[in-house]
Amino acid sequence: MEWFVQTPPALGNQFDDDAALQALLARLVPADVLAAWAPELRSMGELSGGELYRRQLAERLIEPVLTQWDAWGRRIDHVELTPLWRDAHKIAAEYGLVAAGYEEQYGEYARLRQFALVYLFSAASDLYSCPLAMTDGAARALLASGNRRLIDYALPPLTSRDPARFWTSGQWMTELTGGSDVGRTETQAWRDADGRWRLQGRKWFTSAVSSQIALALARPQGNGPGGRGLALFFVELRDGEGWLQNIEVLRLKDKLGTRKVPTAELHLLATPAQLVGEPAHGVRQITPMLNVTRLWNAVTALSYMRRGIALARDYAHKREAFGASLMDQPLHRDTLAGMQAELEAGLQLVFFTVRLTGRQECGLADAAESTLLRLLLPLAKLITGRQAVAVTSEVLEAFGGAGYVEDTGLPVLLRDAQVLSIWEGTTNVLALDALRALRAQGALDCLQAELARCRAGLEEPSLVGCAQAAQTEVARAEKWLEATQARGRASVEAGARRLGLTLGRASALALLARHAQWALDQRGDARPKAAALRFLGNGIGCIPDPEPADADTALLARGA
Ligand code: MFK
Repeated sequence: MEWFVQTPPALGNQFDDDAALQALLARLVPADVLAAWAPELRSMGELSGGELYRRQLAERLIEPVLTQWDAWGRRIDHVELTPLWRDAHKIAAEYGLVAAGYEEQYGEYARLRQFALVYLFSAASDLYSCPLAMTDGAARALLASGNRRLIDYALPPLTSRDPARFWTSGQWMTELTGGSDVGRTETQAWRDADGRWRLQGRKWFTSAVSSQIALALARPQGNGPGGRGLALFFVELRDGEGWLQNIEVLRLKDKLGTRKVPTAELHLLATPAQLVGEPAHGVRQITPMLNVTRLWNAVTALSYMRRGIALARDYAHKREAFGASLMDQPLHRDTLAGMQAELEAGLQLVFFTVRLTGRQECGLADAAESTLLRLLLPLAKLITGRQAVAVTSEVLEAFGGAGYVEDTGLPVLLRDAQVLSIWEGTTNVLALDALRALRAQGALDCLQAELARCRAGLEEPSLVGCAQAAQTEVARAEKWLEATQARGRASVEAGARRLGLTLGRASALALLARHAQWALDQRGDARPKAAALRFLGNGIGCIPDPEPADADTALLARGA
């Protein structure tokens, strides 16, 4: 007897198969520029859905291994990376996954090219995008510091396309005292007898100890408390012979996901370091790095959603139940469409933010664009982190029991995605950062003006309805903010997550509506319109009306 065997899901070329990405780039990038990029995007799409995907499945159980001592008693703290990670370094350098963002040839479009590649690569790379994000962030923070000596020394390898020269960077902030409240950092910094800075402390969560350099926060002796008392340091991890310089790797973290990322706990033992800028205001100095890594986080969230949906959609054609393929089952189709709409809305918001970043870095952004970027960046990170967790969870469910079984390679999607709403600032920290951005003069006005521009270009009535819904939600959010400010800072902070989600989702909807009108006009393509309407149906506003009074106190009372 022949037993039934299920055909597994497969991935095709992840660029060719992604109509949403192609339409987005066609709208944002001049045709001749896009034509020049097409071969590398297609090649990355092939790698992502082909060789890298096959290797992710085949090497599923291989994890990085820390060896602290050699056979003869020498402390070596060697971290053996996974094979895919070793090869990812070469791929990342050759495709210019960091470099492309710094090459002047494509001016304001450079970041779009880079992040289109990152979107295709990230979920296929076992999160090698983590060290790349920090590398990009370190390059940006060094440039912002104006430290010419360090820029001349480190920028070329950080932005190199030569695998042998390419460096990656770590970002050493988190300590036992806090991953969010970085101002409580305990690591001390002082000058030794030769005038060289040295760092002493324990870094609790340092992703990718495989990097050549790191940017680290530490408190120069005599400085006061908080983020202002910290300074930013440049650390070279290894000496000329490749040994870690006064750094001990205590252990690799036993994490829920991102298990291919060798996240380490480190002891800094008078580790030599160089001061990046002034010996204070370290938090302020590292924020360019945080903002870049948050953008990578948002693009990676899209990448995970896309990967999961691509697998679920392919599987829906292959899996039969109750006499029809899943793709022909109305409820399953509805579930998949809801996920696809989330992805397409996120794509518009994130790549609009990428575009603003490119314009700002080229000096083309006006003051309003810069203010808008400062607000949209935490919003983009915040909503896509939530979306990625929800969508990958739904993806697993779309496979039924198979989605819960490890050797399908599916559960790892959810475990990895869960980190995206945690590292680089949790949802709540990002919501508070959005409040910080809203305190800037006219930030909400800039957002409303952009939404009005989206609305002004629309003709299709259902899209006008989408943009109006987005504007209505932002107007409600503004009213809530004004009313709540009168009740004090604690009340505003309590609602910051709902405010951030509302502003983020409303922005994504308006931007998607604008894109959908373009797709109708230029291509006769009604798909993005369907995505906008479905995203609206998924829900935009998160601010309750009226707000229940004192609900938190009642719900959180001891013994309640
Ligand atoms: C594949 C995906 C890639 C992901 C890579 C993952 C690598 C993971 C490695 C990690 O390191 S994970 C750890 C990540 N940790 C965080 O993201 C920290 C989260 N906490 C925050 O972001 C807090 O908001 C913050 C530490 C910034 C609060 O610290 P403070 O000292 O209370 O900040 P304060 O006083 O509000 O701000 C200090 C200055 O920075 C102010 O400027 P001034 O000094 O001029 O007044 C702020 O305006 C400015 N600032 C803060 N956040 C900013 C910013 N400026 C620009 N952009 C921002 N986002």
